[in-house]
Amino acid sequence: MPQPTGRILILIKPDAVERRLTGEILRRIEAKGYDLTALKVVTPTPQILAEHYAEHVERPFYPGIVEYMTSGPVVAAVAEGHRVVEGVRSLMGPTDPTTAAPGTIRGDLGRDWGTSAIKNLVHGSDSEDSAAREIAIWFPELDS
Ligand code: RTP
Ligand code: MG
Repeated sequence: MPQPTGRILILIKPDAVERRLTGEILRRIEAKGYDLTALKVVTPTPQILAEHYAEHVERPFYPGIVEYMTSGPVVAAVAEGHRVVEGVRSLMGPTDPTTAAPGTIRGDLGRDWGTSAIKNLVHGSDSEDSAAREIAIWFPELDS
């Protein structure tokens, strides 16, 4: 019987790409058993970020997010698998790498020493609804 499956949009952020952590982060996601079903390198524009981070556009740290996320290319990916949103959020650890537990991507690899936006290597959609919305933004060429 086929397993129920979910999808998540992952962004490997500019600090991670610059530090050549793309392979390590994708390795951890695959090692937990998820399938990568879409993958590309893209340099975010302010326009795509305003869509992606619509909930944060009015926040005081938003200009810092734009500066951070336009500082270089990101790797955008779609991963699929059983309860993948919960699983990848757990793999990532909490927003601030300073307090993220060892064993998580942000806890093991994060190097955020007090910049204007929290540099935390990776983004993962926080719900199935967010995943559908974000996949449409970053992969408009996909059907669903
Ligand atoms: P993400 O959306 O990137 O997966 O991360 P998240 O859910 O853990 O964090 P969220 O609250 O959605 O914030 C989005 C991103 O904005 C940056 N941020 N900086 N300076 C600050 O106080 C601050 N707060 C958030 C981080 O890069 C965060 O991932
Ligand atoms: Mg978020």
